Amino acid sequence: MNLFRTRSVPLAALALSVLALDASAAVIDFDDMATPYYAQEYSGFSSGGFDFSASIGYPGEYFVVWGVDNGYNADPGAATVAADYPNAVVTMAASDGAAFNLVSIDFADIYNSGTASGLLFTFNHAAGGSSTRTLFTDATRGLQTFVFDQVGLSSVSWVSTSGTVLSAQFDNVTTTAAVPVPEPTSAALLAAGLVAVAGGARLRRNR
Ligand SMILES: [Ca+2]
Ligand SMILES: [Ca+2]
Repeated sequence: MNLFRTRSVPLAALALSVLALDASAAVIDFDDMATPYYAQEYSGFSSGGFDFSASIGYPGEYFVVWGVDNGYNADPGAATVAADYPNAVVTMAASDGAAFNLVSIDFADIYNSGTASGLLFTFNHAAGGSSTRTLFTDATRGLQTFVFDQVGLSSVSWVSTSGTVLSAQFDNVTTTAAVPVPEPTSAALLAAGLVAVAGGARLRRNR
């Protein structure tokens, strides 16, 4: 019994430490890409430990960063990033390939004119499989926060749902590090630990 108890406590502590892994959010604001020019274009870029790419099936510069004084910029004096071609699929993934949780992203229409447009999101899960969701920018100028609360992603993509409406500008991409999925071995150890804890409690109760 003592053996059970001395072994079960460290395992339970391990379980708690895994669940309590850093949940502090990181925000990518793209403000280091702010430019005094009318606009700058990019084929792809990295920011805040994430790679951003865009594709319509052939190479090109699909990202635009409006200048700080450009009236299209939904983050005046700083920067957002936009996919500047209809049907350009934007994809973001951690540069080191690690799984991440997507908390939220701010969006505005491409010209920050207060035009409502649809965006189709595809969430690719690190454990396999994917899910989709369609959201709409509102008809008000300025950034709008979309909360996703998607956990354990390997990547997320989005594309305008209208071929005639250019894609949206985005900002303040908020993520947290994904809690690692336990390996089968450690999951089994964890289960054994929890059984031992439960067993210990039962034995103490029955004493
Ligand atoms: Ca910004
Ligand atoms: Ca808006």
